[in-house]
Amino acid sequence: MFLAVLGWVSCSNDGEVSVRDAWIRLAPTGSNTAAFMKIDNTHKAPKSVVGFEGEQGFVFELHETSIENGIASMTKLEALEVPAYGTKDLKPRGIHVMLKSPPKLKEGQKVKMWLRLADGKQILVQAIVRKSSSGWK
Ligand SMILES: [Cu+2]
Repeated sequence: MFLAVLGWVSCSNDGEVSVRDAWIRLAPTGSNTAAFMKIDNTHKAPKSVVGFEGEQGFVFELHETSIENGIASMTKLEALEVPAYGTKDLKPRGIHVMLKSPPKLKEGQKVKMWLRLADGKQILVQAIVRKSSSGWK
């Protein structure tokens, strides 16, 4: 009973899906960039992420980078499945959340993103803006 109440007041996860290590690659103003994170699912069934929403000026899209013959290209994903009792790792050169012409970003800034699940639940994610230590595509 007590645990159920704690789960209900929590806002950074829905008791089953949670996000950690969220960050956004610092990029010059006006250019697209991407967000990366680890999404954990402690539920016995897979969970489907259908998108992200943000504050004014922020547009997010789920993308997957694939490399063919040394050329990187991106495909838009309609949904992203997080396996049962598993983790989906969004990382450079893989699946990422694209930021389409975001407002000016600065190092250390926290950007609010709301992860939306197929069942309608939303999870608040705070992504920190930082320089990428390696190239990402
Ligand atoms: Cu992309």
